[in-house]
Amino acid sequence: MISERNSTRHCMTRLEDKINMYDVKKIRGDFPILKRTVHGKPLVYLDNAATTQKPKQVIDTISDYYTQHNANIHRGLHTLSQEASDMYDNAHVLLGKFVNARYPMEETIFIRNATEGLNLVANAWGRYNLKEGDEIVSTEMEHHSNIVPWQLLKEEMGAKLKFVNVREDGTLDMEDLRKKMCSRTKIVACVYASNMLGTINPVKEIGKIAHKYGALFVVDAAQAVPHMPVDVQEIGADFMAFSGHKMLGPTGIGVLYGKKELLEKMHPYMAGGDMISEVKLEGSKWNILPWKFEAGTPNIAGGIALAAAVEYLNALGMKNVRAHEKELIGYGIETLSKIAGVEIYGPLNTDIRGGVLTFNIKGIDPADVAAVLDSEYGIAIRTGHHCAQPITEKFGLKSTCRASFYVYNTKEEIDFLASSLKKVKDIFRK
Ligand code: 7TS
Repeated sequence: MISERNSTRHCMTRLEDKINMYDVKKIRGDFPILKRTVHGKPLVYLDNAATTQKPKQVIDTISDYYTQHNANIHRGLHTLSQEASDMYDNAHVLLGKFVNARYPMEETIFIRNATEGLNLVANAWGRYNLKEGDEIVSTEMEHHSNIVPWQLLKEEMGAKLKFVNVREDGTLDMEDLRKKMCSRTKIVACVYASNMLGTINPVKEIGKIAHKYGALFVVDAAQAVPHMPVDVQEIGADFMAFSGHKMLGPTGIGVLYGKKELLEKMHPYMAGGDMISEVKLEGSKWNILPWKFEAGTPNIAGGIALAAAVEYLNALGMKNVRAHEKELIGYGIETLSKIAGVEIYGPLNTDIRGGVLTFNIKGIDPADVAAVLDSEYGIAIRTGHHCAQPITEKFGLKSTCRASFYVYNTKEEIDFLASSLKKVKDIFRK
């Protein structure tokens, strides 16, 4: 479980005092963008599964870094380089601790986003460890970033790729998972929380099944780490990828957690500066973890700002974040299901559902719903297949509307979404 065990705790007292009892009003005050208007209406931002807004603590950290500390890291003996290196290194430790990595520094690789993390595993582990006829098991509810890298790997290695069935209620068919496993299964790649259905999968159980067959357990936690306490040791993840921009951090920075013993044995993914300990023209030796997997000048400001985002989340408390979102999704399901013609997708049980509310209004194109919500009411939602086309089509759909919540959203915003949807229905006479 994540607690306030991180080393920065004492620095956060002021922020903790401020937020204390999960005061949404105060939290909203930290997000400058929430004060702006859209088409003359106050912004109601409900597209958090795509990306979240940034608190001033994160924005200020970026500004402070470039104003006070900017330098390249791990190469300069001068003061700025040492300051930047310390800040960037400490960010790794903070992120590792945030997901309870056993070796917070060595097991935390900074990458661009969850997509890059999953591609890293497919390329740097998959291409060196799979043989023809080996099997990869994924699920029907994956984001494209946890499907396409495995399709490429399958083609290259002559492997088989199987997808676990998703039931009508939006949950994973665990019996089907068991049936699809065999002695040739080398990778089980599964989403922790679905960005389309909101389903929170029983990852601990899935990890146990994967390990029973000697397979690696790869977790796409892009929609989980930002929203609930996540513990890589408890769920038994061998690799776990997530994106900073979905958890109050900047774009262009994310994390791949990997078990130290696996990362040590692996080939590098990208090659160049900083990932080597020695280069001769005849060959090279690799740097220690995690730098072996961070070739070239990294996103230094991004890593440091992501640490500021994690400090912010730690101060809120991830249990409180989850409790807040659970209340919002419960309220959202209850409120929208009262509107005639609204169909909601995914599990209705909020114990196994994240803050993702996917729905359609009968007879109205989702793109029309979103356009009217934006232009008339200042409400931002997403429509389309949400980069999860297979599961969208499995439900017989081409596109859906999706309102997704985060730390700063309120029940009042859900009420406003509901009343605006009723007006959208009136406009289209449905
Ligand atoms: N996995 C899941 C479950 C996701 O929801 C996303 C992004 C990704 C992976 C990829 O993250 P990225 O940061 O590498 O792009 N999901 C969405 C979404 O639902 N709307 O926009 C992006």
